[in-house]
Amino acid sequence: MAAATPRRATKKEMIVSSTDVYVPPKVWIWDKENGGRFANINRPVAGATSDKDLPVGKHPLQLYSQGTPNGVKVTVMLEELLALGHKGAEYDAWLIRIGNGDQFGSGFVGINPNSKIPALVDRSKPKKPRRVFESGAILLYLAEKFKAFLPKDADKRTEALNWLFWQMGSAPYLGGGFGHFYAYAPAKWEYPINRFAMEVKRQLDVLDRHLAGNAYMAGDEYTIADMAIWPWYGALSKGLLYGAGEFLDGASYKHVVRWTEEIGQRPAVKRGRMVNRIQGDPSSQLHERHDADDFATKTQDKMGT
Ligand SMILES: N[C@@H](CCC(=O)N[C@@H](CS)C(=O)NCC(=O)O)C(=O)O
Repeated sequence: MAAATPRRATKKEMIVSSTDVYVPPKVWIWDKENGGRFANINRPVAGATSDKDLPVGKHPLQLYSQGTPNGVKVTVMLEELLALGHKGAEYDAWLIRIGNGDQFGSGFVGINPNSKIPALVDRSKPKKPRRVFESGAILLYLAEKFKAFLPKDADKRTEALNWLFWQMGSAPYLGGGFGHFYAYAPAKWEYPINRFAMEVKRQLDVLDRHLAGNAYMAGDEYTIADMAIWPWYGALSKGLLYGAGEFLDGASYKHVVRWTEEIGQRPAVKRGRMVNRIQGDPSSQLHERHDADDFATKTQDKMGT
């Protein structure tokens, strides 16, 4: 019988053979040293790992957070409220170092059983302090409490909430999907990077098309929807997330870039980005914020390390 003519491997065959093929065991086993950047803090169980109370400052609102995109949403909102003159929005911002596992202390788990920043405690309530967790819930809580940054008009309000919840559902594909496999996984694997790059580019296109005809996410008003989306997708379009600006061609989403730059100019946004920030230029890092003057006097360049 004549030998079969050799043929080139298909794309699918090349991908499968160039990747370690994983055969899942019958029951999943926790591989603590999986090589990923956050392997030391990722766990398959919830709950506290240590007894640790949270500090409490003098203001009505106590924020426990770190200056990641999810954390920045809330510090921007608080600074915007203060800029509008809402004195009741004065806050103490305490640093929760997620890389050190502070989110697993008993005090933090008490205010967020999901062990993720940001978490807020409203101590202005007469009966007992009220906990608020999940960044979208915190933005909505503050918008309703101060009647600000959420339009009164029902159509516009609905549109703001559409985009707020769009962000909450979409960003895990950006952070936990694309960002994880592009920047934090122990190796670069084509399949997951392609899958999530495609989804994230689709999301950027959703935003770009919308912002082509709208000044802000909910139309002509700056709202909590912008505050939720900007720290993730604005940073991505400007190449500030995962070193992926060129890979995703962030600059080509022109309307997203226009909106990103415009929002970035707001003084409250500039301040909000500094709070609980632990990377970048020391003059841009305000690890804890207890007073409006702290921006001028307590940034890391003035504190020493
Ligand atoms: N859906 C949550 C996500 C919060 C979240 O993922 N926070 C990250 C930092 S951006 C965190 O605390 N990670 C620590 C951990 O996973 O242990 C929200 O929007 O508040």
